[in-house]
Amino acid sequence: MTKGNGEDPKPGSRMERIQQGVRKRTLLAKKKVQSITKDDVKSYLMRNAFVLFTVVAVILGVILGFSLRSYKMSYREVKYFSFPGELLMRMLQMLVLPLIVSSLVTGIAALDSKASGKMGVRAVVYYMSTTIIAVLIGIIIVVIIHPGKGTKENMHREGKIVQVTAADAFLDLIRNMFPPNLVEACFKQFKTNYEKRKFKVAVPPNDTSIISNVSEAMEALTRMKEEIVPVPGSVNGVNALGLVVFSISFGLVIGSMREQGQALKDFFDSLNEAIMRLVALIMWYAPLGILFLIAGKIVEMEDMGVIGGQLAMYTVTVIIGLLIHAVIVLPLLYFVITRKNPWVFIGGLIQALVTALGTSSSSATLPVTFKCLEEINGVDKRVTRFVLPVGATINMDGTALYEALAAIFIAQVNNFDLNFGQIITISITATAASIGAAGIPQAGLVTMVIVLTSVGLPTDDITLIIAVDWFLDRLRTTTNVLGDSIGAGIVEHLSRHELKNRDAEMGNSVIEENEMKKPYQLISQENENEKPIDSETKM
Ligand code: 7O9
Repeated sequence: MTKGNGEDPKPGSRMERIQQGVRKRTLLAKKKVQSITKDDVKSYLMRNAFVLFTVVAVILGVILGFSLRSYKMSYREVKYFSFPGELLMRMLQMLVLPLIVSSLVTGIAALDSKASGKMGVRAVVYYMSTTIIAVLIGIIIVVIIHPGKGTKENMHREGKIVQVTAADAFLDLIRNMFPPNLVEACFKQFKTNYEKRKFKVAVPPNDTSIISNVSEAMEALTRMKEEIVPVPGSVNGVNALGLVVFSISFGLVIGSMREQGQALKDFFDSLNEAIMRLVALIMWYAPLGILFLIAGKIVEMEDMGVIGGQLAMYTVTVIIGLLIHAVIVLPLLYFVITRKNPWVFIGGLIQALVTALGTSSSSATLPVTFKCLEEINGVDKRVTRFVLPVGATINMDGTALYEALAAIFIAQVNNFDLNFGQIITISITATAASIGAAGIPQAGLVTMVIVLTSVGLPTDDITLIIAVDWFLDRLRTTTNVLGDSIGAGIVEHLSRHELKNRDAEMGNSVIEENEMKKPYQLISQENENEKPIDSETKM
């Protein structure tokens, strides 16, 4: 190496020593770059192979589904055919329970209460604002496009609607937040049932004048009144809300216990790590499962013939609304807040989005969402562990948009003019319904019933839109998962200072050790003395 003017420095001079240092560092840096590159290329290919498999699976699923439709399979045959898809659902759901508990407990215990409080506030503000934006988009789009022109008389109807009282659903939601039995909460939700009960009614004295014989007198004395009363009951399904509330409280307590809580922290941290490894295994099977989930659904679906003009327009309206939210609003929000390219971030989420499309359940997709965010997008684990389970439980932008839009569509087919107050009521109930869905037993249609009842629309008309619900459910689930993931990215960006401070404070915390070891494991085996770069550079 030469000096700027082309002359060699004198041997042993200060300049020579500096240049040697520079050379050494350059060599080291090169070595590091090489080792990272080798590793990176490998993992890049692996990741892209996965993404490629997943996308190919969707395309093959659609082709296979449509080509098998002409065979007119029986119900039994369709069920057998979708079996590989059913297996994927079961595998994913198997992981959800330990995953949410361990991630929430460790995610929160890893932060001090002030930092987790701040992060919680940011997450909730994000959830509320995106849900409200989604509802507004739904309302504006359905009012502009007006898919519900004409009458509902010749529209196809499907399914049956159960009537629920909004007050009881709300109380069930609160009850489900506090499960009396944690084991039961893993598979049951509280649900108010209704029972007819007979009550004896006292006979008013002036009525006795009309009693003419003994039997009439007896009957009058014990006159019965029938009344429908709420009685406690339960339905099958994970009480996600109860488990989330418990895990958050548990995490907060463990976090404040310092040394005494360390054993539990380590336990849940290790549990989380183990579950994530199972997720990695399941992801090998995911493309095949998704292929059959999609193909099975396409084979199973009814003929498009039943979908009349209004319902087709309604479907298109929902698709446009969801697209505006998912393709314009959320990426724009991500860009404005973080100043990073949202498409790179979304590109890292493809597997989660496709899984959401295949499973139509954001809770079953949760394991894959974790994997994509942590390993591809490099979002800090303390953020994903906290924000994702809460997001999967209460943040459902697609669902909120859908419910508001559907309610106004039903008003349109009934030629029911909504005033401004009623539109506001729909916005509020649709937002509340999407937040509370996980805590309301047999949500889905039940929340729709609540939204419609709030403005006096006929709940039976939900049967008009059931024919396309399975399809739109997949799209809103994808939007829900995207909303949760972008939320994690945004919350991480907003909380970067707290996270850094915490890193500095707890130089040797368990989470941080794990965090740093993982992505650089192979490199550090080669270069023991190389220190990993701080967590921000991973982005
Ligand atoms: C959609 F966080 C978890 F994993 F624990 C979790 C478990 C269960 C989170 C949520 C739930 C849950 O029960 N969710 C739920 C969601 C229950 C009833 C209705 C819905 C709404 O579902 C969406 C929709 O229909 O629009 C959509 N299918 O995001 O999964």
